[in-house]
Amino acid sequence: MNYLEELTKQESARQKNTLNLIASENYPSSKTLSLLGSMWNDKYAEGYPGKRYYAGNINADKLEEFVQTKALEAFNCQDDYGVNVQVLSGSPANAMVYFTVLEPGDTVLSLDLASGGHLSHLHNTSSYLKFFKHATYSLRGNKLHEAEFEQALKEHKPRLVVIGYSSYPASYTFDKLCEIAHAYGALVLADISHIAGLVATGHHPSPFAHGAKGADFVTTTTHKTLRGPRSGLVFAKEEYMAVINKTVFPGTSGGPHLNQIAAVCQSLLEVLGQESYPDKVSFNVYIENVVKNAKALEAGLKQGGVEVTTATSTHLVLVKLPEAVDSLTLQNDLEEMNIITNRNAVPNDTKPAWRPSGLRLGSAALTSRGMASDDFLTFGKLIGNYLMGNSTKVECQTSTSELLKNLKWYY
Ligand code: DSN
Repeated sequence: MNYLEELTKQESARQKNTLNLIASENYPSSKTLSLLGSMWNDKYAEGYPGKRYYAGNINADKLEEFVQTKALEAFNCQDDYGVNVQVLSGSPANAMVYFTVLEPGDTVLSLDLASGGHLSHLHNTSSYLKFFKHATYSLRGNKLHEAEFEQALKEHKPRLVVIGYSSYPASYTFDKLCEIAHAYGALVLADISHIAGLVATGHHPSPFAHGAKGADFVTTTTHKTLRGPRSGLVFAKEEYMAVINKTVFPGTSGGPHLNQIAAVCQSLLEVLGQESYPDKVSFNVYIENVVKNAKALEAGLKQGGVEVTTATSTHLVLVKLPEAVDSLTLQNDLEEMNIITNRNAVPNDTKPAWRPSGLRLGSAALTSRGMASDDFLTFGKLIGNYLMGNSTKVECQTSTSELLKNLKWYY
């Protein structure tokens, strides 16, 4: 076995033998993974279906059109939106919306980073700040309120508002927020990367709506709760599709990665119930379990004495650590016990980004591996007890080994 093969084997073993609570990770089906390594990898297809620059795209055209249809079907938005399936991930998807609708110097309004916004929403280290300006709205009492949102719109007069978050555990209704943004003349980008699976199954309000309502643009990654390969989708109201397509190619897209696009297709077929995940649990039931399991995890954490920022109604739980707990040390300690998490800022965090005051947890990956609610509750309690200094690493490790024994591994 060469070094690369050895590393790959080790990574596979690491994934199999750890309890993954990273809220943005998941385990796609083997069929999805195998399409990433399929012959689709070999073909260049610059352009769009029916208008390619190279020959040999007869199948690529059919593939891209098929995926577009399935993406629109998965979010039930075929009457009002189109979709571009060529973006490589979430950050380029957002960038393509910025470069489509903004002029240099225009302002983007998004939720502040510590409250759950994402770096690609033009936060202070974004390289796009060379071109565009940025302003933020904030939470009140750790919750999103229309009043603060509206006040920020009034004050900053943005051209574009981003709704959609990376570490906000509660759900939010897009319709009223979109209505407010439109009333102030702003366009809306809904970034549903984290909650896409919940939106597709009706477990979270949808940003897609008829006519002038809803988000003008919707971006998502495909590998979080949607359980597909690493990729991205950009949806836009029909009137913006031609201009979005022009921005994407030639923009971040030269030759689209057809292997990724084919793999996205497989996962969308699984979302739609036209293909099944290896455990044969329907996608709808899977997401129902994801939401239930996040609540159980949160309940366990609380029983262990831990505080959360906002009650979860999604796949995500955000723990507010006691002042004396260093998040980086905790993250490393948990990793030693085969528990994989990420330290994260919390609203109004005063600690530095490298050692913030929170720990972000998610239920999507372990639900794919078949972890049930009572085990999530036990797991939450176990983490809580350790974090509060009420159990030792050795005690914790014994329990994690027990939890791991029951999990499925498909690869
Ligand atoms: N890294 C992803 C997340 O954790 O939310 C998105 O960038």
